[in-house]
Formats: sequence, structure tokens, C-alpha cells
Amino acid sequence: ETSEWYRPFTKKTRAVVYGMQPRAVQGMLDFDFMCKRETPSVACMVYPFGGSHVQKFYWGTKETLIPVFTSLKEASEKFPEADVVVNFASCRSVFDSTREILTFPQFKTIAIIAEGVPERRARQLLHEAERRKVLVIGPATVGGIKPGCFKIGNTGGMMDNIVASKLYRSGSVGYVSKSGGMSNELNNIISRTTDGVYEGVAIGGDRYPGSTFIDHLLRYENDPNCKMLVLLGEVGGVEEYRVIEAVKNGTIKKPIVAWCIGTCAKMFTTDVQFGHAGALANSDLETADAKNKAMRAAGIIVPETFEKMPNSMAEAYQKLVKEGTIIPVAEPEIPKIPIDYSWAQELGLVRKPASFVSTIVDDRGQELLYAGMRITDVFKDDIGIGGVLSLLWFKRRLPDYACKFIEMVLMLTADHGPAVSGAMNTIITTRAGKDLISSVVSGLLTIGERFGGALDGAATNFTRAYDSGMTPREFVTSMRKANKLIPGIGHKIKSRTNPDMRVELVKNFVKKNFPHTPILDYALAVEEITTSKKDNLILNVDGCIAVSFVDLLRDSGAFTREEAEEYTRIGTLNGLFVLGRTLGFIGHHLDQKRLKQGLYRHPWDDISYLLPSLDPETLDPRRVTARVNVQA
Ligand code: Q5B
Repeated sequence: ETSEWYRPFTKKTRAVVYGMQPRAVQGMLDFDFMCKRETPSVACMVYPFGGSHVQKFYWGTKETLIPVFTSLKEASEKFPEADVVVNFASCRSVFDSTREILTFPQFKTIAIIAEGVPERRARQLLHEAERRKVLVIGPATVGGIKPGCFKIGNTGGMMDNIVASKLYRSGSVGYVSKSGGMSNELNNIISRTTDGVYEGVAIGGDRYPGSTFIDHLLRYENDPNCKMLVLLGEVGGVEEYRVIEAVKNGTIKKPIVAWCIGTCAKMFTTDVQFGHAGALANSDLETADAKNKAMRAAGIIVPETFEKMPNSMAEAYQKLVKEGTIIPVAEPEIPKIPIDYSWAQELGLVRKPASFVSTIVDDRGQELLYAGMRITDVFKDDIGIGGVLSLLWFKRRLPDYACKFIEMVLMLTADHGPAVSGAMNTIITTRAGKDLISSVVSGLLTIGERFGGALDGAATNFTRAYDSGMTPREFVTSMRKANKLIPGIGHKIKSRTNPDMRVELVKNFVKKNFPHTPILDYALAVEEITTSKKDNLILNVDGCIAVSFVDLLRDSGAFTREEAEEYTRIGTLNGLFVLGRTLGFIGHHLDQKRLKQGLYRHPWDDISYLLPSLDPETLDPRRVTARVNVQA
């Protein structure tokens, strides 16, 4: 098919899409692919904001790139073959953009999608387009469709709709209607009663459309590939009379099946404005009944009711087949339409194993859920940070005393001064000019089995010793024999004579609130032995929290024994220190920033420099090797 004045769309038509409309563009490309077009119908997009770039789209199951330019000039220079513009500009900017499009002689057809274009503006555009011999479809339209060739924007709806109406291959019927909804109805009826749509245009529901019924019907009349015409008009306006005139004076000779919607208007006692801006009869001549009558009188095939329109179409089509004007062709294979994964998933058509599983938080619904508890309930029940931690770490609510204990642990591990390993690292990192996260992470990285990270080890060792029936003394001896320090025992500055009040607080709380404390009791018995050897070998803050937590896991009734063991095994208890001490590290970082402390450099006199001697004999490995060889 060649491009002629009456045939603006062919299999080779290329369009510029004005506006950022990725869904519409994808719809056009999906249609192209279904129609087995060789090149995508969208040459490029024009979007004045954000700079020129490319956007990725699907071409069938593969992907392709469509350029986005910031100006029409660039688009026209890069794609001189593009002669259609689908203008998605809003009603505010559509006038200026369409006027600009009209200044480029290469663009022969413009579809204007925007609704609400002021009538005065629409008429100005119309006048300008006529002067320049440019076909304008719209405003206030979805556009049009040429099966097998080209689809304007969102015309035709979803792909399954397009397949159901066989719009992937050409038929013999050219139609013109007002809106997208009416067009969809026609696509459906025509596909069921004839060999299908040749081309369909929705001129838009405004009072002053850029092109009218007669413009398109005359195109179809002149196009030898279009054999039958369909017109679906509506109440309001007099455009149908121009068609009647063309039929009467023989300009249109091909059979037309037509109907004017809005015959029910007579049932109302007052004037009725239907959905479209132009759908209001301003005189008797503009009523649907009057127009249907006049069309019928002119020899146009007008059914008695809209419901009978399919019959009229089928009859007209069959007549054309019988007289040999239409020779039905074999149906091509129904094209497969690749659908987006997300859509297929929504329809329940596909499944795939998820790469990730999460069982603690769900943010997909209307409300954020912490282990199934709505965030509003978290606050309504005032569950506190202990309650939130129990939901996120253990997926359950814990008794109040347990939540209080968790909060106590976080509060008393929050900081222990600037001198400890982690705070020191944070401070030095901050003073090296680093940001909060780097500084805090540098502090956190010091937490381990010597500093702050002895909880898991303490829990495991004390519990195992207790469960195996060892006496505290046997446990201490066994650890010494194995040359191992007991995690949770010992402190750099705290001792029996300088007790750690944090440990006292924990002990008192646990003794008062926990149902049973066998592991804490066992650890205290071990402390008796270790402190008798050395004053600072106390049950330290890590150790005391750890053994108390084991008692909580085992005896609160909230966990099975297996769960209790698993939580100790997977590092939960060190998490308590990490979480608590993060409060302090952030504090140290902010403190140093506030104080504007400069880069720290450690003084030489605080470092013992013990380097190897300067003897070249011992420094150069080649000399050592040579000597060995000589000896050999
Ligand atoms: N000895 C904590 O050591 C420290 C022994 C032991 C048996 C032990 C040490 C240790 C285990 C790890 C642990 C958490 C390094 C501590 C914390 C948070 C903090 C920190 C803060 C905060 C202290 C002297 C003699 C030697 C050793 C023996 C030592 N520990 N025997 N079991 N556990 N503990 N870490 O004082 O015969 O002379 O050779 O590693 O629980 O990190 O505030 O600073 O909130 O920030 O340097 O509280 O105990 O003692 O290593 O010189 O040893 O005692 O075998 O015996 P020290 P060392 P010997 S809480």
C-alpha cells in the first residue's frame, strides 16, 4: 500500500509522539509487532523537559530504544520520514505545541488527544491546518486505527481487545465515529459481521473537531482498498448532513451503514447534554431522530435501532461479497501477544519462585505490618521499642517484663565513654572528616568477642556447661585447660571492688521479674571462682545480659527450646549490644562534629617503633638465597 492523500497511514508510517507517554508508546509498539511491521511506528518522542535521552521499550519479547528529543526541530531533523504527530500535550499547552507542529511541512497528520481545548483555539488550529493541508484528528479523541498498519496512541484499548476485534490484519470496512468508546463498539461489531475494519477514526466529541465525518468518509471512498463505510454519529451538530449531501450528489458511492446515537433524548422533557461537548441538539435538525431519518431518505443504510446495526452491516457486507466487490481471504494465524510479566502475574497467569523470602514485615498493603501487626496498632497498644524489637526479631509479642528488659539492655549498653574501642574508632573516623554512616560503621566493626560482642559466646558456653551438669569450678578448669578465656568474664576497669552498676541493674531486674534464672545463677557462681583469682574477672555487662537473655528465651514461655537455641546460635544476643551501642556511636560522631575536631594523628611517643636492623644482608632476600646456594 502506498501513501496517498486519502491514505495517511500505511505499514511504513512513522510518527513522532509529543509528550511523555510511555504506556501509549508501548501500546503502539505492541500493535506494530502484532501486525508484523518491520519498523516501530513510533520514530521518537518529543518532551521538552529533562534533556534528550533514549527510553527502553519492548519490541515483542525483546527490547528496543526509542529516542526522546527536547525539540520538534531535532525530531524532524533526525526522522525526516516521520509524517504523523500524536500530540499528547495537555489542554493548557496543546494550542502552542500544535501550532509549532504545523510549522513543519513534513507532518501531514496530527492527532490531538487533549480534552477541554477552548473552542476558539480549536477553530484557530483548524483554520491553520486547512491552510497547510494537514489532516487533524481530534481534539478530545483517542485517535484512530488502521489494522495491520498503524495505531494512534491508546486507540483500541488493551491488546486482548485488539486481538478479539481482529485489528492485527486489514479488513474492508472504513468507519468514523466520535469517541474511543464508540470506536471500540464498532471494532467489535464490524469484526463479527464483516471481514473486519480497514480503518477507523474517532473524530472527537468536541463541537469543532479538526476533521469531520465527511473528511474521513471521502478518504475511504477514494481508497480502492476500502469497500464499505460505517458512520456512527450522535445527537448534536450537522456534520451528518454533509455526508447525506455527498451521498445524494454521488460523491460517495460505496455503501454506508450509519446510525446516529441519542434517539432517547426525546424521552426527556428538557434538552439533554450527552457525554461529549458537542452532543447537544441546538435545533430539531440536530436531533438523532432527524438525522437518522434524513440519512435513511438519502439511501444510507440506517437500521431501525442501534441493536439492529450488526444485521444491517452483515447484510451490506454479504451483498458486496456476492457481487464480488469483496473477496474474503483466509484468516491469518492469530498473533501471540507478549504480555508484561507484572500484568500476567496480576491475572494469575504466571508464577515464579521468588528470589527473596521475608517473614517479618509487609509494606505492600494499605498499612505497614510488623510481623502481622498494623503500624497503627503498634502505637495504639503503645508496645514501645521493646515490643517493636520483639516483633521484628522474634515475630511475636513478648511479655511486658521481657519488653522492659530489652529496653533496659538498650539503654544501659548505649554508651560506655569515649575510651572504649568502638567509640574511639568512631571518633577517629569522624575526625578524619568522614560522614555519620562511615564513622558509626567503623565503630561497629570493633564489636567482637573481646569488646561488646561476647554475648553469644557467653550464652553458648555458660548454657552448655550448665546443661552438661558441670560444676562452675569444673567449667572454669576446663576452659583454662583448653586455653580459652571465658566469654562474658572480665573487664578492663570494672572489678569486684569497683562494680559495674550496669551489671547490678540487670541482675536486680532479672531476679525480680524473670520466672527462673538458672543460667544467671550458674554464671554468678562462675564469677565467684574467677574473681577469687583476680578481682577484675567479674561477670561483665556482656556476660550478664547474655545469660539473663538465655533464661528469658528458655523460661518466658514464649519460645520452644529449639527456638531458644537457634536464637543464641544465629547471633541474636550480640545484636542487642550492636543496637544499643549504635546510639552512643552516633552521639560521639555528632559530638566530634559539633566540636569541629580536626584530623587525629597519634603521637610518636605513644608508639614503640621496633623495626628490623638496617643490615642489608638480612633485608635482601636474594642475598640470603645466594648464601644458601653457596653453602649447598
Ligand atoms: N583472664 C575483657 O582483659 C578482657 C579472662 C581470664 C578467664 C576470662 C578479658 C576478656 C572475655 C571477653 C569479654 C567483653 C579483654 C567485655 C565490653 C563492653 C564494655 C567495655 C568497656 C563497654 C579484659 C589478665 C588475666 C590473664 C587472663 C585472665 C582474663 N579474662 N581468664 N576468662 N574471660 N574477656 N569481653 O583486663 O594468669 O595473668 O595470664 O577477653 O567478655 O567489652 O567498658 O571497656 O560497655 O564498652 O586486659 O564494658 O577479660 O585482662 O587479658 O590481661 O588477662 O586474667 O588469662 O591471666 P584484661 P588480660 P594470667 S565487656
